[in-house]
Amino acid sequence: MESNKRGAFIVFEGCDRVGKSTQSNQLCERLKEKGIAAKKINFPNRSTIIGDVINRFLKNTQELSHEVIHLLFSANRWECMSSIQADLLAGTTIICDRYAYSGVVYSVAKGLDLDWCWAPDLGLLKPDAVFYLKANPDQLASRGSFGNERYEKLELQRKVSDLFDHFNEKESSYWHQFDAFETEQELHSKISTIAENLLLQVADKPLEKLT
Ligand code: 2DT
Ligand code: MG
Repeated sequence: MESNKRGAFIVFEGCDRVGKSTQSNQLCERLKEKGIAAKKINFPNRSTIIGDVINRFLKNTQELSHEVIHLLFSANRWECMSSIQADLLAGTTIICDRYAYSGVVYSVAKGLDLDWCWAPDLGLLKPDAVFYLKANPDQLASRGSFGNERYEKLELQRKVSDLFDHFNEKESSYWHQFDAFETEQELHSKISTIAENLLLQVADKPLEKLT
């Protein structure tokens, strides 16, 4: 019998170095081990032409105005939307490391207007859940020094962290906050439990859009 259950759209958000990549990869592997179709993606997707420009910007070899890079980050999501939608409708769960929330948060932290920043992402697919790994950026400094990418600076990360908190409060119906300083295993276990329940809850629900 053909199943028309859709996959879940799960996003990980948080400051740099909170463990998003580790946790999103582990969740994806766990689902696959259980025989659930799952795919891990991340934004920015540096493999596209737009992604290549973003990569050069982040590596400080390309200067772009706040507005231009903001719109490119959004366009980088739009260019992936049809393939994400096709996967979800075919029953594949998408685990996504960063999304439109990072888009807004980093640009607002640099001084752009929040409503202006949100506008280009309106109409993108809405995640079924956002897993927010929260940590105080000053404490994160204990994990060693930042890398060399453009946004890996403590002052900016403090603003980014406050803005993620703002989203977490405003979007509490589908955001789940976790303490990034719990052990990897504790986090993985909590996250998987929520994710596995979510898969059942959304399987028959239509996809929604960001508003
Ligand atoms: P990674 O370290 O996760 O590769 O991200 N960023 C990301 C934005 O400023 N806007 C966006 O829309 C997205 C998705 C966050 C690289 C940096 O890019 C920032 C960190
Ligand atoms: Mg990074």
